[in-house]
Amino acid sequence: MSLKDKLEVLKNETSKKIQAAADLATLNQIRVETLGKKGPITEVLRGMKDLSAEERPKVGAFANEIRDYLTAAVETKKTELEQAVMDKALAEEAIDVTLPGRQVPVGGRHVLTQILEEIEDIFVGMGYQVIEGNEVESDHYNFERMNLPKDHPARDMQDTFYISEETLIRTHTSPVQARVMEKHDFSKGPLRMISPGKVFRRDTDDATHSHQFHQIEGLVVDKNVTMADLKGTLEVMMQKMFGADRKIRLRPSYFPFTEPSVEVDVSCFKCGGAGCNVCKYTGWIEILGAGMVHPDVLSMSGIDPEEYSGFAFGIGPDRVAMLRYGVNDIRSFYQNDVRFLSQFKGE
Ligand code: FA5
Repeated sequence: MSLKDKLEVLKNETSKKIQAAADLATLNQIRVETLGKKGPITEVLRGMKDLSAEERPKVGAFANEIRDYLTAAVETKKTELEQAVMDKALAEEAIDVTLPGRQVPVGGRHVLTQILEEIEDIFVGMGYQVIEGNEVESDHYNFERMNLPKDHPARDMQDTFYISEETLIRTHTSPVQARVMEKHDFSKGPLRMISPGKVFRRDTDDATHSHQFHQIEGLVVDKNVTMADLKGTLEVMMQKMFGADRKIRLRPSYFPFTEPSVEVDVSCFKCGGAGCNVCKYTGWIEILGAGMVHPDVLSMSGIDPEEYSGFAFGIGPDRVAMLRYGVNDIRSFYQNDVRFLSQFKGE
């Protein structure tokens, strides 16, 4: 077979292979095998030295023609295969822009945080400072400065977790009273503060008790502060929390750090006082403890009880949230069940 015929056969066979190539890798292999340095065309061109001077340019031109032809055929097929790959990807990865977007879950503040902030706002609006107390507290501030010496029987109502003999996690927010009173400079004005935070007791958990809960302490000390100021302040707060028609009622009570001491009830926001399941058919809901700051508590903080007087109160905001939202188990606030918490997302 002449060289020319060999080249003709090579052209036909390679063209068929190129057409049949199913993917880019196969096509590249065909290109390397046919048109590469070790391929048959290069070999033919190398063998040209044996040809006559007359034949040599003709065969050379033909070989180049075939090489150009096959190179172009490879390029065309390559474009075709690349397009197929692209079409397949486009078909598979098609995005339907009319589908509804995927919702990103947005969190919210915990319902108890919302209640705390709401109460803070009410008191900040009346000129109170918001003070952060210590969760780990000394026996001295938690009990002794609150008029509960070591052997006082009322300590039993607030047993807690002790870190050492003298250090504990606080049982109420009242120690903040002592910490603030001993630092206050009355030449700069009266003392008006609230202090929200976590407190801890060795209470057995049930529907209305948790071993960890919140309190908001309130304290006002100035000259001539009276029970009327306490009542007026708490009434404003309750009306803002539970509605403008609310009334409050003070009942005598006992706390070692206030004298006199009161339990404060608010008229039922559900039935308005007629009696219902929220107020246990009494028309009133017990909401907080309060009283006039005991003279001994003032003196222990370096304040002269002959000159100054004050009132204090302690609210349990967890129970406020229960009442407001009809939650019948306090433990729900602490179990971190998103189905429960997401009901109170706020704005
Ligand atoms: C006190 O802790 C006083 N320090 C409050 C006080 C402050 C009185 C200033 C006078 C002046 P008491 O133990 O009653 O008081 O608790 C106050 C509130 O905390 C209760 O009314 C209740 O709402 C809440 N509370 C008490 N124990 C628990 C508990 N285990 N779980 C949830 N809330 C509780």
